[in-house]
Order: sequence, then structure tokens, then C-alpha cells
Amino acid sequence: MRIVVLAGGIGGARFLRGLKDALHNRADQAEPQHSITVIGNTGDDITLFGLRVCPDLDTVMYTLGGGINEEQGWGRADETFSVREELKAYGMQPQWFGLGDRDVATHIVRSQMLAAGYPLSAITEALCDRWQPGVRLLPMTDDQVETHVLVADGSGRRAIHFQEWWVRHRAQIPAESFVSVGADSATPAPGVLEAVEEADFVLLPPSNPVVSIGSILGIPGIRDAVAAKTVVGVSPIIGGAPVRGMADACLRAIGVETSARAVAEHYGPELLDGWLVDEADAGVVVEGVEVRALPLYMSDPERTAAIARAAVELAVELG
Ligand code: GDP
Ligand code: FO1
Ligand code: CA
Repeated sequence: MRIVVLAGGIGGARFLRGLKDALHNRADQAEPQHSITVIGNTGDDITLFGLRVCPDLDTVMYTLGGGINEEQGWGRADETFSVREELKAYGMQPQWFGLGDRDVATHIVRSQMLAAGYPLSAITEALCDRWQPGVRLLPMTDDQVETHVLVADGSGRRAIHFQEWWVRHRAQIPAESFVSVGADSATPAPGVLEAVEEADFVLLPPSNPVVSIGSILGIPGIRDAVAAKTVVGVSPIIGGAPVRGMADACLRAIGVETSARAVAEHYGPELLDGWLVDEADAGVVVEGVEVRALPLYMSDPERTAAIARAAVELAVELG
């Protein structure tokens, strides 16, 4: 089977680990029976201290490559923060985003290669040479696309970078809207549309529907290519709340209720064929979409693999 997965950070990466387990598709197999191509969100990307940081690509790469900080879900395991402390001693801003020492090496490699003229897709491939994630990891685009958030508070109405809203303000300032700066003129990275066209089906992991999956679908050409395939999604919302993070604040900003049903309706039956919801949401009906209920907490490898297996089985059935 050829499977394409659109992925954000933690939700996407953990689902992918389950998918690999479910397919027994190990990186050391000479000829894997199944191929997984991941189209990663780059809307979270930011330049800090001259370094290009791609949180969602790195979360997928480190998680599947065995280098992730498991408790946190992002960043490197066994991390130290000497660089951050030294930057702080110089009074360097921003201090609300912490780059770890090990992680910094990744950003140095990436930034150096970008300066030398390599596209992000080639750089991601080079970084994955080390991590061997066992999937083909493609950025959604090689163009610079960044999610900015229109907010209004005591400091007035302004647009701030997604990371400033998410990390510094913990999504506590109400967002009026999200702007995917650069998306209109961006093109899918090499291999993205081809992978979707050649795929047996496309899976949407329980990633943030707005700033992860929404950003990927916002690159011209990707939504139409995906909609032409059998698509099965996994709800990131259980019993009316996100499992982790502040996806509810993102959904509120775009006028979508925080529920498994509303997220599926937001994707719509033109895009979505199948939708997995948690048992807490059993009985949810989405017109034009086949809904199945099963435990959706990715609390251990077995449960996560069971979710991925259910997604694959539903996609095969609907295909
Ligand atoms: P981010 O980029 O790191 O925010 O990660 P993603 O966009 O890939 O995924 C974030 C979403 O994953 C959040 O909205 C969570 O609700 C969802 N999520 C995290 N853990 C779980 C889980 O165990 N089960 C389900 N169903 N969703 C989860
Ligand atoms: N999230 C935080 O809440 N605080 C941080 O200091 C932080 C640093 C960081 C560094 C590298 C990286 O890849 C991710 C990092 N994140 C941090 C997580 C991350 O930026 C966000 O959770 C996402 O972009 C939302 O998906
Ligand atoms: Ca993200």
C-alpha cells in the first residue's frame, strides 16, 4: 500500500509511529511492503537568532527517529539549554521560545543549507538521513509560508507570529483570524502532488485541524489532490475538548465548534470519506462521511497502532 499522511507535530507524529507499528514497516527492512509519505506542516516555522526552526517537521523526524523528548512531545531527548542561557545573558530576544542545545544543531544545519540555496525539501531529506524515520518526510512547500494570528488586546489590533500566540501567550489572547502568509503564491514541494496522486488513500491523523492540517490544505493544489482520493481522518477532539494543546482556541477563531462532529463537517464530505471518533463520541453522524467509534487516546503503542489499523481498514473498505 502507498499511504499519504498530512501531519502536524505531536498528534501527527504519534499517529505515524502507530501506523508504522501497525504496518510492521520498519526502517531496516530492505524492501518495505508499504510506503508512507508524510506531508508536513511548515506553517509553524519561524526564524529565531538567524536560525530557521521547523517545529512540526522536527517533531515528526525526532519522534520516528527515536530522538524526541517523550514527555514534552517536542524537542530533543536529554536536552540541555546552555545556548539559551548564554543568549539570555546577552539580553537577546525573544526569551519566550527555548531552543535546546541539541536541537540547535538541527537548525544550524538547516539554516546553513538554506543559505547555500538548498530547498527545504532537500534539507529535510538530508536531516532524515541521520534520523531514518522510516517514512518519506516532505514539507508541504519549499516556499516560506508562516501562520500569523490577528489578535486584539490592550496593545491594540495586530498580527503576531503563530509561535508568539501559541507559546508566549498560550493562545490566551482571543484570535480573530489566522493568516497563512505566503500561501497564496506557494506551490507544493516536489513530490507532494505526485505522492498524493499515486497513493491508495490519504490519512488525516489527529492533528490540529486549523493550524496543522488546515495550513497544508491551504497550499494551492493540495486540497484538490487530496479530495480526489479516499480520505480517512482521526478526530483530535474527544468529548468536546482537544486531547492536548489549545486547538479549541483555533477552532473558535474560525467559527467551528470544538466537537468531533463539527471538525468532520468543517473538513466536509467533499474531502473526507471516513472519520474515526472516540467511544465518548459514539453515535455522531456526519452527512456523507462514514463514522466509526473506538478508543482514540494514543496512550501506549498498542492503542496507537490499533487506531492506525482502524484508519487503514476503513480506508481500504471505502476505497
Ligand atoms: P502540534 O503541531 O504539536 O500541535 O500537533 P498536531 O497538530 O499534530 O496535533 C495536535 C492535536 O493532537 C491536538 O489538537 C490534540 O487534541 C491531538 N491529540 C494529541 N494527543 C492525542 C491523542 O492521544 N488522541 C487524539 N485523538 N488526539 C490527540
Ligand atoms: N513550545 C513551547 O511551548 N515552548 C518552547 O519554548 C518551545 C520551543 C520549541 C523549540 C523547537 C521546537 O521544534 C518546538 C518548540 N516548541 C516549544 C513546540 C512548538 O513550537 C509548538 O508546540 C508548536 O509549533 C505547535 O505545534
Ligand atoms: Ca504544529
